Amino acid sequence: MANKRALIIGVTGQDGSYLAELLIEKGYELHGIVRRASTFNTGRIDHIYRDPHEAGATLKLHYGDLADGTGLRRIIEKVRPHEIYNLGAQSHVRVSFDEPEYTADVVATGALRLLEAVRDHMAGGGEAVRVYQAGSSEMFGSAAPPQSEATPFHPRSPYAVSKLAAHYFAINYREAYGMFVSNGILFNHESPRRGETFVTRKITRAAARIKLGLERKLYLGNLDAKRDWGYAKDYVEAMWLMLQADAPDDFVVATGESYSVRDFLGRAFGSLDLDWQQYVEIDPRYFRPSEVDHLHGDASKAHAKLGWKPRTTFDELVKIMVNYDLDRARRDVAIRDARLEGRSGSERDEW
Ligand code: NAP
Ligand code: F7E
Repeated sequence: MANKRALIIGVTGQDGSYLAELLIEKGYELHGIVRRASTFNTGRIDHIYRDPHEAGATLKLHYGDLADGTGLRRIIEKVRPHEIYNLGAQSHVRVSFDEPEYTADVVATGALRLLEAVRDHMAGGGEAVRVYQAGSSEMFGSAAPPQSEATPFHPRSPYAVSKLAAHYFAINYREAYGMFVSNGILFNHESPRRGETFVTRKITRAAARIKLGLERKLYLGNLDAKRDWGYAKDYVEAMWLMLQADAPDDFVVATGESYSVRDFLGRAFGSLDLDWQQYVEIDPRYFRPSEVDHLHGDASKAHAKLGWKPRTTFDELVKIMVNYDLDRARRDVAIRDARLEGRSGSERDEW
C-alpha cells in the first residue's frame, strides 16, 4: 500500500471521517477537501488530524468546493491521487426541497466537474485515477422493495434526482472515456457521527436528553416510512472494496432488513426504559412534499463480487447511538451543574 494516495471530498462528513480512519489504517497518504466555513467544521476528524508541521501527520487538508471546478483541478494536479472518493453533498433530502438549485449544483454538476477534472488530468499524462461516486438508495424512491442494481429508478426529491444525474454521469464517463468510476448505491447508514437533523440521530439524541431531564418533547414527521438502516463504519469498507475491484461497476450496499421510524423510536426509547408515545409529537413541517415510503436493499451483488457483508445488526446500531448520546447528555448535565455551582442563589433560580 506504500505510496498510494487518496483524496476524500466530504472528509468532514459522517462517512468521510470513517473512511479517513480506514485509509490511514491501510497506510494511504491521505488528502481531504474541506469547505471554507465561518465556524470550524472539522469536529469529526479532529482526532486524526495533526498540524502538517508535526512529523507523522497522516491527513492533509485542502480548501475546496464541488461548486468550484478550478479549485478541484488544482487540488488534483497537486495531490495526484490514485483514488478519489466523492462523498461531498448537500445530503439532506428535506432541505433539498428548500434549496433545489444549490443541491443540484453541488450533487449533480459537482460530480460532473470532478469527472471532467479527472479526465483532463489523465489526458494530460497523469497516472490513472479511480473514482468512487456516492450514490444513494433515494434514487430508487418509489420503486417497490426489495431494490437491487436491476431495479428501475424513480427519484422523489431534488436530492435524489441530482444523485441519479451523478450516477449516470459516472456511467457515461466509464463508457465514453474508459475511466474507472464506480457507483455505490448505499442505503441509509448511521452512527454517532450522523448529523443531528437526520431522523435516527434526532431520535437517539432526544431520547438521551429526555432521560436526563434536559428536554421534554421530540417533534417528528412521518413515522411510517421504512428504511434499511446500517452502520456507517461497515459501509465505508464497501466503498474501498469497490475501488480495489478489477473493473468499475455499480453496487447496492444494504443490510437487507428494513424498519419503520416508529420501530426505531420503540428501540431507542425502550432501551432507556421510556415510552416514546409520551414524548413524541407530530409536526407537519417535517413531512416531505413527496415521500419515499419503503427502502429495503438487496446487496447480494456486493456480497458475491466484493465479499462485503454488514457486521452490525439494527439493535447493535441503535445501542451504539443511544449510548453515545447518553454520554454526551451526561456531559451536558455535568457542565450545567458546574455552572450552577458557580452562581448566586437568585441566578440559579433563573436557570
Ligand atoms: P454528510 O455527513 O452530510 O457529509 C457530507 C460532506 O460533504 C461534508 O463533509 C460536507 O462538508 C461536504 N460538502 C457539502 N457541500 C459541499 C460542497 N459544496 N463541496 C464540497 N463538499 C461539500 O453526509 P454522509 O452521511 O457522510 O454521506 C456521504 C455521502 O454519501 C454524501 O454524498 C451523501 O449524499 C451520500 N449518501 C449518504 C447516505 C447515508 O445514509 N449517510 C446514504 C447514501 C448516500 P461540511 O462538513 O462542511 O458540511
Ligand atoms: O429520513 C422520516 C423522513 O432524513 C428518514 C440521507 O443520508 O439517507 C438519508 O436520507 C425518514 C424519512 O434520511 C423526521 O420523512 C420522520 O422518511 O433520516 P432521514 P433520508 O431522507 O432517508 C439517504 C439514503 C441519503 O442518501 C441521504 O443523504 O424519516 N422522518 N420524521 C424524519 N426525517 C427527518 N430528517 N426528521 C424528522 O423529524
